[in-house]
Amino acid sequence: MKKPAHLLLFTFLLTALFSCQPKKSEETAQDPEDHMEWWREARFGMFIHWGLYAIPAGEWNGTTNHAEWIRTTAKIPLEEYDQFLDEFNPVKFDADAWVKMAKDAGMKYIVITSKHHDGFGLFDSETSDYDVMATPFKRDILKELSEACKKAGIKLCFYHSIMDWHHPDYLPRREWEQNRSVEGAEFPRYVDYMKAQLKELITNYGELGVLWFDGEWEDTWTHADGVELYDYVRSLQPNIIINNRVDKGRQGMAGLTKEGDFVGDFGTPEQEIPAIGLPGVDWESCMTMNDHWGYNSHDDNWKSSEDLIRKLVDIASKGGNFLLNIGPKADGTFPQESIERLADIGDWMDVYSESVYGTQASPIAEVEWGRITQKKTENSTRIYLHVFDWPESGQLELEGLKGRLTKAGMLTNDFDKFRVDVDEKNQRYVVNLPDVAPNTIDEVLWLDFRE
Ligand code: H79
Repeated sequence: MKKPAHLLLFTFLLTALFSCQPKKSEETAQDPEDHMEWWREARFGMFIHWGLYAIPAGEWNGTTNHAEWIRTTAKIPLEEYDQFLDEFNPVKFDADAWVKMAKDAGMKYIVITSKHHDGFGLFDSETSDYDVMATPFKRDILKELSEACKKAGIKLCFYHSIMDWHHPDYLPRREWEQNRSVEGAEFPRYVDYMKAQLKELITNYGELGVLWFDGEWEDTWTHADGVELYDYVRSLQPNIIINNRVDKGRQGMAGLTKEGDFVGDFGTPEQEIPAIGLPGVDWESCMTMNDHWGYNSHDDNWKSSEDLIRKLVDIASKGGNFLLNIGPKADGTFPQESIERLADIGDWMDVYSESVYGTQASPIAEVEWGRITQKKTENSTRIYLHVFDWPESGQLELEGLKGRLTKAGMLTNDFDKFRVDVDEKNQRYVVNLPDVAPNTIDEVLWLDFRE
């Protein structure tokens, strides 16, 4: 069929593409005024859930569905749980090796449990005897990680639970705990203890990226407490980022912050990806690779590497960050399945990371063949087309992209050309693809538009 006169034909040769490689995201200018800037640029981080609960590895009296919640889900009396202190000796722990695995996967920050709900600290705290110094290991894990992160240029961040099943002043007790008296317990004293721990964490481990609170939902924790704690933490490190679980504003597991006067710098969807992003709202989906956060030796329901890579891209296409969890074993190593998935993600990121770092949500509605991210420079916008399902027609049809198309390319160099048919007047573009996808998980093409 004859093409209408306004339908121009653009052919882009690979040689031309090399001369217009995009600026690497690390080089893009950062606004020092905005404390969220590095976090938005990063898009991808590692969550680490590690503590005494790695020792039972999810199993208690024949039941195997536990993890970091084991003291509560298996109803373990405190004195019995505390015996894990004598067993915690992760002799294979190597902070540099952990940080390298995160970095090689393309992650820019690590959020590790300084203290989970069980109350056990992975660091040397003056305020408590319930920490790593009371174990045979006697090494400040967070100190070693902070040094490894500093060397590698990774931002270190702490997950710190507000709920605490160990401290005598924390209230309420679990409803099944018959023997732990509440007599003399004073919640404000617990809050002082938590603040003293946070001061140690913010003072002794170099500049932190994020404080990631959790366990804020019990009635003893109030909106006023949240606002106070937010201000306190920011007073200790003004540019620190704090999640919305410091306050009472999160909407269930969907995690975005309710309308109202709530503090917190970003929303925290847990084990889910919001159907659509929210323009102007920062959020981060945290997710496990299998079905548990802490190590569970029985859980083999691992997500595939393909699934994880596409989740990262899906989240970026909606304007969020991805915080992907590892539950290390009691010996200090990552589960082999996690190591393999991190390596696969890293292989993909080696080629395609610029379509993730520093990108924003897609400017157009979801497309059936994949996802779209975009990156804005001064007067142009680069649109990244993430092709999950290589179309049988060989064509991607795009509508509603604004501006004038000036350049196009592919992030692999396996193919020497593709073609974009442009109907600029109607803002309609047809990308004619090579026959075979260079990468079947997610091949990425880009289109540059000038205003
Ligand atoms: O650390 C991991 C889990 O141990 C922790 N968050 C991740 C990052 C976690 N704690 N609790 N849960 C997960 C599930 C708790 C869900 C509920 Fe609620 C708490 C249901 C009711 C109270 C919070 C408030 C979520 C919905 C309403």
